[in-house]
Amino acid sequence: MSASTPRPGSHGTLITVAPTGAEHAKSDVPNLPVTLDELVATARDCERVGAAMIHVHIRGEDTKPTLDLGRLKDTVQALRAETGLIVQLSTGGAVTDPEADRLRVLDAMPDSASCTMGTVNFGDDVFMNRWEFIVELHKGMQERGIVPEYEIFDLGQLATLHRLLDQYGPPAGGRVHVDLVTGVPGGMPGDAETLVAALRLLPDGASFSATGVGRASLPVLLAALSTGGHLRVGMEDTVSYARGERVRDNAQLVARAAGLAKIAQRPPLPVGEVRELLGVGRIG
Ligand code: KMH
Ligand code: ZN
Repeated sequence: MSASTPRPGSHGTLITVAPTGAEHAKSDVPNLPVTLDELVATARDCERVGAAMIHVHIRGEDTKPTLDLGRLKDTVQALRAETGLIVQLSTGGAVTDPEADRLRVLDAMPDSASCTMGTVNFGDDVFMNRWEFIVELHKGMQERGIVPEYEIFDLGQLATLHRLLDQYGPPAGGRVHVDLVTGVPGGMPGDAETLVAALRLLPDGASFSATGVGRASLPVLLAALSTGGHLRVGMEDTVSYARGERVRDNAQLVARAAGLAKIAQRPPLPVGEVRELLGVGRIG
């Protein structure tokens, strides 16, 4: 794709909210949505201010991350019943989750699921994604008609994405969508130069969103808007709104992203257009 070719969907902006994640403890971040009621309320608020997709990690009764299949199914059902958002489940889970549990997430039959393209140091931990596991996830989603979002934490993972598509064919829905996750300690830095370097390595015709973790949040958001990219924001990635100011709630982050997208003349895309962009709900 040449620099002048518009990126898919770039007349507007897909805003994904990642409200919870697996890393923050409820005791440290009391406004983190961890119960199903809190998650649904958050989802509704975020949809109202411009989100079209929700990237979901769930918590158990003890507020700790879980991949319990029954809870995941209930969550997908509740979000579908109460919102129009595209429901994306995380198959990344927490760094401690075994591969079998992460694969089983697909049996909850979300619209979309994340699929990370390689192993990366993750702070003091390791987020493990072996090649064989990536292939199993990709094929599992093809079989079930679940649209993947390929999570990229470092530039080399884009080479793995090319290898995956070359060897195992296009994803369910036929569109390739990538989320560039920047600013994880151990992954690619969250700055405009790195984002632009990643764009050169995207598969032809792919759409991308970008996420900046922590203080990378705003620079990466602005760089993504100016390069035809889409946005992921939420308390999974940042709990600080500005220097010395904690995030009030996820909707505050979505509203800021929507406002900046409007200023960039790329207003939030409605869910119907995002379904088309990602190939969600298409046969084959
Ligand atoms: N929680 C991280 C270890 C994903 O959702 O697919 C992995 C993660 C990526 O958040
Ligand atoms: Zn996640």
